[in-house]
Amino acid sequence: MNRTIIIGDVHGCSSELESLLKKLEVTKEDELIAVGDLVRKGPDSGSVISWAMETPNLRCVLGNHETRLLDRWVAGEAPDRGSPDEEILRQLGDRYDEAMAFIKSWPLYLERDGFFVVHAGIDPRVPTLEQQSRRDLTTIRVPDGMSIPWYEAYTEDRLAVFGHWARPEPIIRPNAIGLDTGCVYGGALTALVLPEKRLVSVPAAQEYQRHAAWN
Ligand SMILES: [Mn+2]
Repeated sequence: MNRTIIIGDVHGCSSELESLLKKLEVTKEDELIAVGDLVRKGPDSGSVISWAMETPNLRCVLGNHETRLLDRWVAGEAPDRGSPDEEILRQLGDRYDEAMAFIKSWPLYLERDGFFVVHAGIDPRVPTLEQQSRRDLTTIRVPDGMSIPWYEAYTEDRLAVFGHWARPEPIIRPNAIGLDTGCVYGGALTALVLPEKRLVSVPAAQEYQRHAAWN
């Protein structure tokens, strides 16, 4: 049976991504899905985006870091001088506009048999994925007016696979799996292999950015 492999937040960690794909022995028959936030914070967003553009069996959903990059590009604003985004522009060179147009084509969520993939999560009080806001899909942790993480209030059977909330260990619940194990913070890059529901990680080569708290 063909696998679906869902990859957690890469944040420009291109060497860890390469190690993870090698460890998974990925083939063209596998469907790859990235949970978003492929860019920013880490050392080589340009390589990660180039890889995404050149990988036909990959689908990506938008993360909050992509939406911020895109919003500026759509508004015709260049990255601030000396900013990390200017580094992404430099890394992509002539391919920058092509890369932004490619990222603009990514959806906010992807649905498959028995599961869906989203960057941050959903507001469990909103009945359908279609009705979720872009802001919630890309940034939600604790829903407004609630005191628990969204996935603790999510009661549907359909598996939600997400990233965004960096933790030392993946978040594992019967109906929700969080894959952001903070590679860019010196943690690990984690993937979920379906249908077997197996988690595969590679450790970060270094701490690329400080993380305030792993809570
Ligand atoms: Mn994020």
